[in-house]
Amino acid sequence: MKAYMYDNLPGDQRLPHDSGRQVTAEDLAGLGVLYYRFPETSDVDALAAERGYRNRDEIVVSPEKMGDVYEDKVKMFFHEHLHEDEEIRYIRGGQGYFDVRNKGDEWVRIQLEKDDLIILPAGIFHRFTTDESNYVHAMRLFKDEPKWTPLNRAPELDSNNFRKEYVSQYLN
Ligand code: KMT
Ligand code: NI
Repeated sequence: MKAYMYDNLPGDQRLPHDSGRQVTAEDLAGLGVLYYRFPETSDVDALAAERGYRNRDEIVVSPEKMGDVYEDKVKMFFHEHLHEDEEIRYIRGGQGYFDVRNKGDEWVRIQLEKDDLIILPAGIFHRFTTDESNYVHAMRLFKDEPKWTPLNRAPELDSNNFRKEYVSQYLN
């Protein structure tokens, strides 16, 4: 895991966009974003049990796996959104970037690789992209039914209860 401020320069979303300003795991925790390095699947099992995550699936995001829809999917994942539940991703192979908004509403880019697990809290604005390798293999953890409906950023989300809870807990 490596985290840094996104440079906001034009160019493909899959480029590093590293401004050179580092962000620490502690900074991420201050936004409610938790990071773990889990070399063993049993570490993931323990975390899942502890948090009541009984279900999981795996997704490969790559042109080989997705064919023609790959570019559309990658653009979709990169739309700024939130969820009304945690988003937990465990990287099994390849790399990818999660971008999250910080307290100043700036993008923080989190580079994840194999064995990295991330928990994004409900209500945080974020987006995802593959990198230049165009390959990531991830495990997605969920409680009962997957609740992955993205709510795209819009002014009316200010009155969403999950957003309000996130803002009051982390951004004030
Ligand atoms: C998401 O919710 O953005 C994804 O599942 C992206 C692929 S998993 C790294
Ligand atoms: Ni998401």
